[in-house]
Amino acid sequence: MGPWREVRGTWRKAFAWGCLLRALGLCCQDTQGGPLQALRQCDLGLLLGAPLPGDALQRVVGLLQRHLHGLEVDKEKEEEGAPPPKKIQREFPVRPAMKSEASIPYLLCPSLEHFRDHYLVPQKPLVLEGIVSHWPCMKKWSVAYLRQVAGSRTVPVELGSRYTDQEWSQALMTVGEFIDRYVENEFPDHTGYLAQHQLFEQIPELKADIGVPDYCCLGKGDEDDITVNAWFGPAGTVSPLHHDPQHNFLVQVMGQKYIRLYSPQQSERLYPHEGHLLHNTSQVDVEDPDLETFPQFQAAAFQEGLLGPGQVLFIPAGHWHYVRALDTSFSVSFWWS
Ligand SMILES: O=C(O)CCC(=O)C(=O)O
Repeated sequence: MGPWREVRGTWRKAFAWGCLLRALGLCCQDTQGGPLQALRQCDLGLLLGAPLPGDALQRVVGLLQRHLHGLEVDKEKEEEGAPPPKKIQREFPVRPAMKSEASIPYLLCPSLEHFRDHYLVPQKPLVLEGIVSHWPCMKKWSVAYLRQVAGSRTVPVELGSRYTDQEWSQALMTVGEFIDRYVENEFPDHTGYLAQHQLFEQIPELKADIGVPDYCCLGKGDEDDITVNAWFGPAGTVSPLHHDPQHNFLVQVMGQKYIRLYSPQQSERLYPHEGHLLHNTSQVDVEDPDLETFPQFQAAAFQEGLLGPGQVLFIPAGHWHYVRALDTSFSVSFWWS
């Protein structure tokens, strides 16, 4: 049909109905993989279709999940006593050498007024601590937990370590397949990123484990205007240096990330790509810059830091940010205005 946003709503609704009927048909067949295939159909309907009356697709997903979970419990009982699965040894990625004079400041639970006057209004980055420690995800989430609640769900993933690479592509696969191939795989150079705009709408069990940072109330819009993104991937995934039009609270749930920030005043030294698609992305590889081609990059002032579980990075709108995961990592970002 063409690009998703150009497909008329009636067609998307027809597609969602088609997925639902197909899923029901698969459930009626007495084949072994039927429920899993039905779940995939529902996910395709949720991802590509339009909402159906009574949230029909989500409800069928709930029923299928419960059925599949029951099968898994039976399988686990059967497998009790079997040797534990082989653990994959990954090499630790290089830890960056950081300059302490350029570090991003940290504050423990500042008041709303203090944050507004000293960081939001003057557009200064900050790492906030102690503001999300009570969210259930902080205690609950692990690779095993994600596999348990979302393992059979089909989601879009990005393949390749950074979206500016020639070999970068996108694919649909289940969260379980993503974990097997890219998070727990034996070939660390095969990198994938589950960087997803709809994950929390598609999988309400995960949405129930997160909140919205209180400081978002300083924005002009209401809660529905906040875009919540999931960023799950292995050590070594990189988000190349880029900027976004909205403020961001990047909440770190699992693992550590190295962060580099440049203010919008440095833009000329950062060599943004020409052309519409990547105009918000720098051509420079931040940790291995080609200074012959991009000589001004050396003079660009920056701030840097590590972001660990429970910490929240405030990235003001328009600020350039570069992110590299040092471990298997899950972050949740909140874009707000
Ligand atoms: O965590 C990442 O890799 C990138 C996060 C990001 O770019 C964003 O939230 O805008």
